[in-house]
Amino acid sequence: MRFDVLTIFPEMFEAITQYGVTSRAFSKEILHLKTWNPRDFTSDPRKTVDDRAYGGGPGMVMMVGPLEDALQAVQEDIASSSAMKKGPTVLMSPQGRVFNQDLAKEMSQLEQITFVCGRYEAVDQRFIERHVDFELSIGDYVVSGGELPALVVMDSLIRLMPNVLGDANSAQQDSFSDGLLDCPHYTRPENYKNFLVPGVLLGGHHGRIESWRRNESLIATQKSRPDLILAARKKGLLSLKDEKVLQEYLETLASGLNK
Ligand code: 9WO
Repeated sequence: MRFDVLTIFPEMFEAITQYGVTSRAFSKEILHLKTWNPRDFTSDPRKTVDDRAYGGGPGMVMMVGPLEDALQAVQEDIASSSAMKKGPTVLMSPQGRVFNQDLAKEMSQLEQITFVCGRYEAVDQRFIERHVDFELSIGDYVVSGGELPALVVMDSLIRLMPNVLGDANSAQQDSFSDGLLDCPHYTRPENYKNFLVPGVLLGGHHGRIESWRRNESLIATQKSRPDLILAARKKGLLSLKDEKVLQEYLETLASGLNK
């Protein structure tokens, strides 16, 4: 897989290339990331990439020219350096489709993705219309630029790549694929200031442990994200036993309220 990133802050991408588990995919060379700075595609001495908005108002707009020339360099680099087929050009923007684990799975199948990271107040609409295949949001809030959102998306795609992160991760991936929240976790000591580890986890009975974890996930999800329970049910991911656990939980809730 290959990521190309249009950004005026290329050093920010060291967050995934230099740190933690994601850096391993790069050192193994099963993943490549190349940054392209629109400033390198300017011809004025000040390397200008932004200008005032037509129509007035506060804030600067990213110019179409340097972005388009940077993107053309990406296309030429891909065409000349490999047999790879160029993937979509994605603009990080709060107007986009909201990223989630299902979209992560789809996007992780792509060979190449070009992320466009805007700065200032906006990106010239003509760049979007001419070159952007889709816009992608990581949630309904505004940040100072597209770099951090692009890093979030790339990190989640890297975690889905085979042979990147090992067994522990694929197990976690599998449990998240039901779209439920995680169960609680504990490590040593068994007794911390009289706060104890649940006994079932100390018993070594794998069947009981798995069923405790599933039930804790279901109840935690019902409590804080009931929308995810509905989605899991709609996808046919809840067993009859799961439904029984949830029903029992909702009944104990109701009986508490009716007391
Ligand atoms: C900002 C904005 C605010 C209100 C309505 C629409 C908007 N679009 C943008 C936008 O695309 N901004 C560019 C990228 C330039 C300014 C900083 N940028 C940005 C991207 N801020 N926040 C994001 C973003 C990206 C993905 N998910 C959440 C937020």
